[in-house]
Amino acid sequence: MSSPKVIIVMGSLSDKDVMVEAATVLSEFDIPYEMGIYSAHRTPARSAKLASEAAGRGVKVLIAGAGAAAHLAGAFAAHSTLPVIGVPLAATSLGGMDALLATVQMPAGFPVATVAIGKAGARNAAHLAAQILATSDEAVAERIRAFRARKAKEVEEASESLQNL
Ligand code: RP5
Repeated sequence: MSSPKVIIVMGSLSDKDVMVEAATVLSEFDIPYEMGIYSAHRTPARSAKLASEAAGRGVKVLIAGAGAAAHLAGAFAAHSTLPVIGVPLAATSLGGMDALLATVQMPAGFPVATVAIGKAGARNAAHLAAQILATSDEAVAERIRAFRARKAKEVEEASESLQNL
């Protein structure tokens, strides 16, 4: 099996149903990834080890999804100079706004590229990771172009279907 280009982490098993969306997109683009549960609060040393060793393993992008007081993406940004994409998750009565603000409000110099709350965000995290990889991988770039061509065709076909009503 190829060594991972992307690592997807989530704070809890309860995040799995959302974060698996990111894995699905990476699979569609044939990008090797690794996925695991790493908590900024419950397993801080384990999280720091994964983040700090990732670049040396050939990983290019980190995706971190967490809910509530979501520090996971920020913790990965603290321990790695790889691009970190944060996915805020709706895990409390605040509906993900808590995680969104915790993920996006990083101090200057330690960015977390923050996507939307939930499944759409998880998918976009993987698309953004693919686009980052595509800057130095023409095969991935071609798959992205093909994906976009399919999406454009779907819109044109949907538009065409309105003509037959
Ligand atoms: C966060 O707290 C996790 O990312 C999860 O979204 C949320 C709730 O975790 P559990 O209590 O379900 O394990 O750290």
